[in-house]
Amino acid sequence: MESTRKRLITLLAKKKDEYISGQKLSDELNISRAAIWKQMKSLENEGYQIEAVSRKGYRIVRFPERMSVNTIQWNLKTDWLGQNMHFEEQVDSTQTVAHQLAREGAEHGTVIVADEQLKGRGRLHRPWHSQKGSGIWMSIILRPDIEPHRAPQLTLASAVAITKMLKFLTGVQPKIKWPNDIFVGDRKLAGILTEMQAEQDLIEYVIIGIGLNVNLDQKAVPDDLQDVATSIQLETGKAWKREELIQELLYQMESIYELFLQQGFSSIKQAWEQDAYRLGETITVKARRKEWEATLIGIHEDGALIVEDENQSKSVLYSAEIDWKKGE
Ligand code: BT5
Repeated sequence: MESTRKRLITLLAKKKDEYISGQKLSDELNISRAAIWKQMKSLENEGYQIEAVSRKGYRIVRFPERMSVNTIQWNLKTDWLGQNMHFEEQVDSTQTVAHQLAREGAEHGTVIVADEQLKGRGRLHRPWHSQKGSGIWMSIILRPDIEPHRAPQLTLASAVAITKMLKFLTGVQPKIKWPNDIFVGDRKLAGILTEMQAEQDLIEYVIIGIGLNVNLDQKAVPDDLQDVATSIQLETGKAWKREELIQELLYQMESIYELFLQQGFSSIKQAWEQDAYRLGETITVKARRKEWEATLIGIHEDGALIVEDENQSKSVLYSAEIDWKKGE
């Protein structure tokens, strides 16, 4: 059973600029008006700023600094994505939590956010550095009615959502490196890890993991990532409120996901290519135990990578790593 305090915050946090009357709160929570007032005082002691206006009621003006489901959902404009949300101060990996919740039947659109990950991971079990309070470490549970071979397209769709959010809110100029990285200049700002549970032709669930460096300063970047990683703070010279970024990211994700389901991946291809990294340039491709130089042509209607070698022979690749020489 949720505590009265938690239910009170949830009620107050539902709509950003709307007041909720004392009477309504007292009816919903089944406590007296005096008890409501006492609860408000205790919230204020914890760092909430609450405005009380006669004949209108109460509203939260400011949340405490600490992130929580309430602070993230406060101004969340989505219809379904993130309306069911879990927040953890510290986890091994939000992916692991998401798998567990999905197996237990968590609904489509459930979002898990953590302040810190002890064992954040990338593809092929590579580590993902997820320091406390410094980034968005988030997993999204989706239950799309698509064929399993299309799941990687969701990685590309998520990359487009991330770039849209970044351009819209932060002014950072992100580039998408196929298939799952967001770069600024030659440094990685974000990575996406898409995992799936499927049986034959049926997807049970997909988990989209997003790691995005927000308030990491140069000192906080670990030694092995000094030349590799960047953060929004490093790019813009100021700290950012993670909640605002998550709210916009989920909003963008929801609309791109709906477009993807209704019109297919081809509707997202153009947005993807618009921000693609190194399009038309020479890159190194590593695939099928081979490594070769090629020109990055773009992506296929189904999201596969298209490269062209020096003999003008094109390859369509579903699984590969691309790279380029430093300084080029
Ligand atoms: C990725 O893998 O880029 C996917 C990362 C997904 C992380 C999210 S966080 C929420 C959710 N929970 C998880 O446990 N994971 C997901 P990959 O393409 O394999 O890149 C991994 C490589 O990125 C590492 O080998 C490092 O070189 C580099 N790296 C590690 N941490 C980084 C960071 N914070 N910023 C930039 N680069 C990093």
